[in-house]
Amino acid sequence: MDFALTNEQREIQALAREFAESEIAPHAGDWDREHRFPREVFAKLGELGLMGVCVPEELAGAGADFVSYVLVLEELSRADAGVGVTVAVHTSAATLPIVTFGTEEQKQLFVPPLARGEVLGAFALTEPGSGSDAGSLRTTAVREGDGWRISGTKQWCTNGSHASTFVVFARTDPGTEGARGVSAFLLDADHVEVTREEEKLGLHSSSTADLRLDGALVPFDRLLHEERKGFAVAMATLDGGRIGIAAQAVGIAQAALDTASAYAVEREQFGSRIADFQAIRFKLADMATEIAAARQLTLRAAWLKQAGLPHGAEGAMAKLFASRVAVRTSQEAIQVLGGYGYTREFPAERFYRDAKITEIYEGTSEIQRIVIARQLLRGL
Ligand code: COS
Repeated sequence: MDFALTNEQREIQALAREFAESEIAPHAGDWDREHRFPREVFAKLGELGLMGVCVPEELAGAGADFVSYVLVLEELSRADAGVGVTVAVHTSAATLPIVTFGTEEQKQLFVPPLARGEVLGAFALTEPGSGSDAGSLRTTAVREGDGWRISGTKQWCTNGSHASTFVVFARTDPGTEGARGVSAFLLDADHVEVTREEEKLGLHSSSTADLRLDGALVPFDRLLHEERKGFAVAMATLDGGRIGIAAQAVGIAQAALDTASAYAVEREQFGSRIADFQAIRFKLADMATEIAAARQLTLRAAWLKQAGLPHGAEGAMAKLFASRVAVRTSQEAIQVLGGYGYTREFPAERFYRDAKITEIYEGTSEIQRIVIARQLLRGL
């Protein structure tokens, strides 16, 4: 067993950290307050190869492994979790399913502009009436002439207002209830109408939109993978995507610990640094220990995925644990900062608001437990 990162993984991690510290972190507070989507950042990330870290070089990606990608997500999220989720959804949820399930023509057409960061990708699964029960979705795709006519509404689509390529799930077999009648499609921005930009508790530098598909007509070659195999595409995509969200959670938690530690060595009360009080030291030690555990679970799941081994339950464990750690750590960071932690003067409250969503999106913590328990009890 070797826990060391390879030279390439360390170099990519350093590149992402340097960019995040110089180009993202100094602005994250303003973007949060102004609810600003920093579109220009993703073009720069594209130039550095960080919008397609684990996409093969022949499709214009950086050709690095999934572990490197997860390291990048942690660094970006440590600076700004909204930037982190934008890159995570763009890569794991929009680009990788095309790399994995697309035809050669689909890969050549859609992946290079995504991998270079020239355009953004989005993933449209959730609907107003279909969240955790993803298989109950009601958007329809009906054969018509040379293609499919797609109608329905999608909700909470990350990157929805800025994406050019959408992986959309629709029911092609209205006679079949549940997951079996679902297929996946590749749509362009002009097939999709953005009906609302969501107002959220946190992640204010990311975009979350509601969409309407108003009878969009797409040719047959926009079907991704086989007809009625869309649910498997969605689930396999989420298996990998959840590892990315775990990395995002680790990044938020690390940022919270960094802020708490820096404050604890500056702030003096009762004649000494509060970092010298055991009450504070123990908090910092617990935070650091939990983050290390969350990071190892995340890297293990990423390594399994890279090795082509089963990683669904391991990714779910990583997300379940890391998201809890992000919430707990950011809460404790506020406590270390006391009254200052509750103000906008320090970023601890932003970390706390950003952390909460990691327990909800790409499958709630309850769904992660379902995935883990199913694997645990399989065959018993
Ligand atoms: N990889 C590939 N295929 C999978 C899979 C996976 N990880 N998980 C399930 N499938 C396949 C199953 O094999 C089954 O196929 P067959 O009917 O051919 O056997 C099909 O998908 C249906 O699976 P299942 O019966 O397990 O589906 P359920 O409706 O019980 O749903 C959960 C399972 C709850 C795990 C799923 O709906 C889920 O993940 N929900 C959360 C959705 C989510 O994360 N939403 C957030 C969106 S991003 S904001």
